[in-house]
Amino acid sequence: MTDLSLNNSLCAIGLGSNLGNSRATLIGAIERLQIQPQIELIAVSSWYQTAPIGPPQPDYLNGCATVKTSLTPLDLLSILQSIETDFGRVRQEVWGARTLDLDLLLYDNLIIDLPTLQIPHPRMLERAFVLIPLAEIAPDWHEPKSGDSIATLCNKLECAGVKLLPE
Ligand code: PH2
Ligand code: MG
Ligand code: MG
Repeated sequence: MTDLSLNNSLCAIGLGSNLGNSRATLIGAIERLQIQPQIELIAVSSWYQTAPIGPPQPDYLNGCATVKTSLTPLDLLSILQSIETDFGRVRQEVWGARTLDLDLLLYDNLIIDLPTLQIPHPRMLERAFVLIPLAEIAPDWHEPKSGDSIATLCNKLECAGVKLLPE
């Protein structure tokens, strides 16, 4: 039997897609997280239609999930990358269109600065498409660099361009 008591670290993951059937892709990605033995899905936000940041490209669907895991940050990152690849992610232009983007946003209260992984995600504090969904499921989580809660950080942002997707 899987011992979920080992799943001790709480993590926040940002999900995004703006190519193909984005809603189906995001739901499929959540299902993939859910079936990992070392990952326990805690919460999933609503989906939002968001104006693209970066080069001209289609609107995104974005959302966030929280999970508990026994995986190290780098092992969790590599699972996220393999799910991106399985959904047809091709790495081209920086900030360009993609079928699936899974960003590791927060891992407990850790600050990690590796070439391959920065936690907290370096741009999350400027991005309403990250903070609005995250505030739905983890408003009281304190982002470790600023010390501010996600709800407080979210209230500081301009929210135009992030619209709740109708069911
Ligand atoms: N991701 C990017 C670049 N621009 N814009 C929106 N609205 N949503 C995203 O997820 C996004 C983006 C690179 O990760
Ligand atoms: Mg990414
Ligand atoms: Mg991203």
